Amino acid sequence: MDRIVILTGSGISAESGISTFRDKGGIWAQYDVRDVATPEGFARNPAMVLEFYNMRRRLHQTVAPNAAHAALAKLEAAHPSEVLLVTQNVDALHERAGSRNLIHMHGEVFKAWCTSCDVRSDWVDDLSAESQCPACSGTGRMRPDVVWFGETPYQLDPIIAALRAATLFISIGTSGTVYPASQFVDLAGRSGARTVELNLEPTSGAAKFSHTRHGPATEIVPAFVDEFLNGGFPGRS
Ligand code: BV8
Repeated sequence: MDRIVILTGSGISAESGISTFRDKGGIWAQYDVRDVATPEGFARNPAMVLEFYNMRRRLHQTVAPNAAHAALAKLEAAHPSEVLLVTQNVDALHERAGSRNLIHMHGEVFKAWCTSCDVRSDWVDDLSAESQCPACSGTGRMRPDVVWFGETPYQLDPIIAALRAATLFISIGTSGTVYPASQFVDLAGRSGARTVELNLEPTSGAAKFSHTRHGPATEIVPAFVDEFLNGGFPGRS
């Protein structure tokens, strides 16, 4: 049986109506990443950063998982102990599609982190300077529980252990720009895994992968999962 690690990025959520970051007109074309996705930006202007994530949290409540999210949940349901899904996305579309063995390495927009008591709480409403921590009742110390540039991604130890043991690594809807996620394909490949890029178009790192399929995620991800489940994908399964 294969041991599968899947990495997703914003491209898997694009057809659900959530902008990607670096495509034309993407999020980083509208906002300066240094202002809204760094601890320094938050320290400079917390209200602006809180509003940036409030706007995204409100949008994320209006969208739904797509066929690509559903296909990954189907793959995990067929092989529950062999699939780890690592997402760079802060939306909740994977869990809403049914994925369970899931790590949000860049955090979750539907969680708030109290920097006073360090407790993280589910959060669906807007965050403001007046927001009160459910755990310690403190105010003025809540931030979105997302990993900003310069901060350490979550759960890297279990992710790296899974990559070292992987026989199949699948990268979906990510440009492979952001470190350390961009190195996962190298680590999996060095561990002997087959490596697959499923993306709208070839990324700059496409040559690192042993297999590449290009097209919209809602088409190529269900097709790949069905091929894999029917034993049609080459190599160990
Ligand atoms: C760290 C926050 C130390 C939440 C995000 C200089 C060189 C190299 C690296 C660095 C450097 N200087 C600093 C760094 C490190 C830095 C980094 O990588 N910078 C880069 C950008 C220069 N990284 C960090 O700071 C990280 N921390 O390194 O700590 C450390 C490391 C290891 C161990 C201990 C300590 C922290 C990075 C986290 C930053 N936070 N998000 C939020 O606001 O969302 S990153 C942000 O980018 C999102 O999480 C996003 O998911 C992620 C990756 O972007 P993508 O998802 O790939 O999106 P993108 O638009 O780029 O691509 C979309 C893709 O989808 C495209 O390929 C497109 O073709 C495709 N697509 C589009 N539509 C479809 C589609 N595919 C299929 N179907 C479609 N329909």
